[in-house]
Amino acid sequence: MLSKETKLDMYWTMLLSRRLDERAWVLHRQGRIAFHISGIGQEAAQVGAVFALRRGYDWFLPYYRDIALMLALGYTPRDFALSMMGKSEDITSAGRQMPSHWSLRSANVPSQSATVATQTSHAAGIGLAIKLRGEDKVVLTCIGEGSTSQGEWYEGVNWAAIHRLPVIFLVQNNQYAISERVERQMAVPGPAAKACGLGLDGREVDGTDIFQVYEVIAEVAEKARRGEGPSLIEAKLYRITPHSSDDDDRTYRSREEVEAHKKRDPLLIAQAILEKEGVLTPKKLEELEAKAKRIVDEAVAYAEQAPYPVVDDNVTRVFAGEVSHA
Ligand SMILES: Cc1ncc(C[n+]2csc(CCOP(=O)(O)OP(=O)(O)O)c2C)c(N)n1
Ligand SMILES: [Mg+2]
Repeated sequence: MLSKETKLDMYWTMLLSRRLDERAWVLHRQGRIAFHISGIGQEAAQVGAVFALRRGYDWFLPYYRDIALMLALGYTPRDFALSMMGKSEDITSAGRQMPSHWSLRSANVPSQSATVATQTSHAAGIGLAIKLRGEDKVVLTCIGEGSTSQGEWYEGVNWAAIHRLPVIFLVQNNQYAISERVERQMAVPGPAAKACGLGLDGREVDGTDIFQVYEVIAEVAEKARRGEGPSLIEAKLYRITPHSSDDDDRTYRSREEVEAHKKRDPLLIAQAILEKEGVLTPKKLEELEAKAKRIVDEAVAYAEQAPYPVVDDNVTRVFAGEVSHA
């Protein structure tokens, strides 16, 4: 049973992520950052999953839309702003990698590749290490539904299923892989249906409801800790924004379709639940909005004045040596 404080904390993390993400779009349109890939509409799946796991103990292999997931793990808006602007203090790559290629040592988030689905085999490998060491840790790895067409995804999931590894494969089905609708990406109704052919527990969940996601991830995590193997969870949701700041989604979907999906905005759904339960009041909401704005303003202002990397730092942390960041 989640406490009122925890529920409010879950809502706050989604809200902060949304306001940071929205600011990134503004910064991009103002020419202050070069690129943004958004998680708007996917916050409930990401935050619900993290809160169901043990932070600082379990392992996380996110994908590029997991802004809210990373904030839930302790990555800060300032970290994100530094990365968006390619500044040298960026903790993921010292300003050399594209933004949203996360890593966070303190939260067991290894760095990731831009090649989709590579995190799946990393997750299976970490799962195997956990099993061999006899630990009760769990690995959560996220991916978009389109990327479950990659060969590497099948290999990683198959391996985890054969060896009953403690891995949760969370597929965020936002219905598009850039311009390709889900029906053109797979012959089955959705990624969860692939589970029976691979031999693991597969389930669908409403990915716009943070509390439903929390429940299902908590349940399969306990199974994984007991040695009962991996699970494939398909969170059904919708990508409200274009694929990235370089995409014009008007070329492949109607405005009416996008507007209709905004009625299932995960933030509004959580807000309605929490207002009904008396956890969130209009006054509290106003306070949280003001706090989010303050934090995002501060993060952007800090990152803008921070220095760019210098040429001599080109190979720092590329070859073996001390890794100083937390
Ligand atoms: C192996 C590989 N192929 C293609 C790409 C280019 N690419 C990046 S994101 C993307 C779409 C992925 O769609 P999906 O998995 O549904 O995730 P979403 O972006 O919808 O969250 C593609 C094709 C890539 N990064 N890696
Ligand atoms: Mg997709």
